[in-house]
Amino acid sequence: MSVRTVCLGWHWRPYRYSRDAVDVNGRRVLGFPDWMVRLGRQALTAAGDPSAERYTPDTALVNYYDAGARMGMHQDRDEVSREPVVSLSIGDTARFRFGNTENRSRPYRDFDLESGDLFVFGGPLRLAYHGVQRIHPGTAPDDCGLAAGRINITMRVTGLSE
Ligand SMILES: O=C(O)CCC(=O)C(=O)O
Repeated sequence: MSVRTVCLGWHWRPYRYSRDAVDVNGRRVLGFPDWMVRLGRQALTAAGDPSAERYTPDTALVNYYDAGARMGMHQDRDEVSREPVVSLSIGDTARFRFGNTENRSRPYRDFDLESGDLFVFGGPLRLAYHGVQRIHPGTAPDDCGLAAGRINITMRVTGLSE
């Protein structure tokens, strides 16, 4: 089973963003919520980014992973802007691979992203290859709002205007 994705703010499909979900139902995507902007700023503040208060993500990819889902190594490079990506994990723990900016191979680092974890990649690592190797089923905390599986939300700045 592969990852299932919905978008907020802008709709993403490979290589481009649009306001309408042209390859799904043609409808305009839902707006980007203010609480997510605030969360993005908090994440950057915690990561020590001096421009955290100006960070204004305008799109989010919301991915659902079931127990067998994975995501191959890739770069997030369809945004015009190179402002940081903030990733929020909810539910089952994921084995996440964070690599280098040149290719999908070593050097990379594997670590677990647990429910509630925020992960920021910006600066020289903004274009680092990354992916999800596996989901650890049954590890979601009881109070996370998700009975099974994992949701990951990546907030980004598209750098696009209407
Ligand atoms: O699920 C994750 O932790 C990563 C998601 C991701 O790489 C993406 O949406 O581009």
